[in-house]
Amino acid sequence: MVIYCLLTSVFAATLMSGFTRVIQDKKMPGDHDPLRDNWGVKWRAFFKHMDMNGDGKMDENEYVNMTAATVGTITKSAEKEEKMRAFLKENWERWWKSFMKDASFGISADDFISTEPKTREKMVDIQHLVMEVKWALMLFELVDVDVNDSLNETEYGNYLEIFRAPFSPDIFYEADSNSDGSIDKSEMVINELSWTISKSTDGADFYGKVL
Ligand SMILES: [Ca+2]
Ligand SMILES: [Ca+2]
Repeated sequence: MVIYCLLTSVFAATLMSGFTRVIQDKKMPGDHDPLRDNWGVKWRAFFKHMDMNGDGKMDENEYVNMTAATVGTITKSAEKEEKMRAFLKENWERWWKSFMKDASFGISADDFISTEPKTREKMVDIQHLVMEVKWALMLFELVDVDVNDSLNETEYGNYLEIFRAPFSPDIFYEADSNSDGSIDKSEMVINELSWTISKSTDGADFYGKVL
C-alpha cells in the first residue's frame, strides 16, 4: 500500500512540480540527437556494471550472490547482505529470468535490448513499476547509514559502489533534482523510474556516468 501511495505521489510530483524543468535544465550530451537510442545506451551500461566476470552476460550468480556480497562489504552488515540477497533472488525469478534465452547462461545486453518494444511494454505494467520502486527504496535504505531519510555524498558514493561506479560531484548534482544538497527518497525513485523507462537521457547516470 505504501508503495502504491508513493508511486502515485511520485507520478503526481513528476507531472505537477518543476521536475520537468529541472531535468531540462540538466541536459546532457546526446540529448540533441533524436535518433540516439538512449534507452539502449542506459541498459547496455547496466549490463556492463553487472557483468562482473566480463563474459558479456549478467548471470544469476552475478546478479544475486555477487551483488549481495558487494552490499555486505560496503555496508559491513551481514543482515543487509542477506536482505539484499533475498530481494535480488526474487527479482531474478520474477523478472530477469524471463529474458534468458538459454537456461544455463545469463542475459546479454542484446538479449534484453533486442526486444525493446516488448520489454518497454512489460516495464510500464503496474506490478513491474512497484518492483522498480521497491528496488530504488531498497538501495536507498541499504546506504542511508544514519537513517535520516536522505543520502549525503558519502552515502550516495556507497550506493554507486554497489554498481562499481565511481562517485563524482556531477552525478550527485544530477540526482539531487531539487538542489538541496541531499538525495531524498522521491528523487531516488524518480531518477530510477526515468532511467528504467525513458528513451531520453533522463536519469541516465543512475548507475554511474554513462553519457
Ligand atoms: Ca543519510
Ligand atoms: Ca535533493
